[in-house]
Amino acid sequence: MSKTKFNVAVVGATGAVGEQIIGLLEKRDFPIDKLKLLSSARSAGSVVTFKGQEITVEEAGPDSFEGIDIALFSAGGDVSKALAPHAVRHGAVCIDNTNAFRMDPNTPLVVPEVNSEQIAKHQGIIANPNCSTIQMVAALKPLYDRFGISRIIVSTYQAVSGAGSRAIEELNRQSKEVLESGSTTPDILPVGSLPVKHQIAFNAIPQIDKFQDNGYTLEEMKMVRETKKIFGDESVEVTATCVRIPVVYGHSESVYVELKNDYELDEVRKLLSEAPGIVVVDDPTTQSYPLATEAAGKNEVFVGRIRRDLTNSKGLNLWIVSDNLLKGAAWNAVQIAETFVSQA
Ligand code: L14
Repeated sequence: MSKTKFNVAVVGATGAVGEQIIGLLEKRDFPIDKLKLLSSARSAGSVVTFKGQEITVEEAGPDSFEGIDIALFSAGGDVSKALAPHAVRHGAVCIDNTNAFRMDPNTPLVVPEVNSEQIAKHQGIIANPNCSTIQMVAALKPLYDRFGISRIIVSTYQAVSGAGSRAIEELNRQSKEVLESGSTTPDILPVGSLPVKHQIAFNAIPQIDKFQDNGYTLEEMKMVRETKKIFGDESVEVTATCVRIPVVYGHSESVYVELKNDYELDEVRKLLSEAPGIVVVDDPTTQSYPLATEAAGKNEVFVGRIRRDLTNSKGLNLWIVSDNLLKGAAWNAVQIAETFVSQA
């Protein structure tokens, strides 16, 4: 593809991630010829301003992709499964934000700081990993390269925006109702399509996505499988507990990592502060550490609370925070697109 400008489609243009993708395409001055905005029938007809031009959102269908070079999907796994093959048939490269193709052996699963070389191997679809996985592997990459990683134990504190705009409204509504009347009726979380709902306001819900037969949730298993695939190393052992908390933007993670080799804390700090896309915020004397409120709206991954395990000299604790809609979704996808066009 010896083009300098590209016809780009955003599928799920009115969703929480789609809106961020459009904002980033504008902010990054992505080399766009034509921008096509697609959605479900429900949101079709709404108007979005892009670089001063009004674009009407159209209903996505199998024939929406004629002439499209790059299609960014974030309208849920079912939409990706149904429409991405049609986009590929029309010659587009799909960057898919859903879980639909991540573990497909023919689909690269990419975090540009970690494995951008995989992009060139695509067969039409490049998968964007799960938000919690992206920020964790981006931060661990320099440590993986220098010391090796044998084991990761991670607990997440995930924002409601990962579950979409309706989950944000749900947290706001519930918070208000609990403060005003002392009670509320849950409607969406933990999983919209399941019958049992739990209150998220003033609560912590240890379920993100559906339960699997092994007792883990799908979100937890995504972190296990995707981490191995992105590092290209099945020997990395991962165990995860994923928890939803009443935060709107920004996932936080307590990450315990067991390195293969001995390390010095100073070198860990230096490697992390020099790594692309990583910002170290770590100073107990000034009570400085990454916070979701500070990470919100930023593309970087923030790392702090860096400290050695008291009994295992190869063990290391980290606190990793990033905006789940940006590095966790829209920014990682646009970054893949930028890397793709620079290689094209
Ligand atoms: O797998 O509800 O891309 O916060 C990540 C966020 C699934 C939903 C994914 C959430 C999504 C999840």
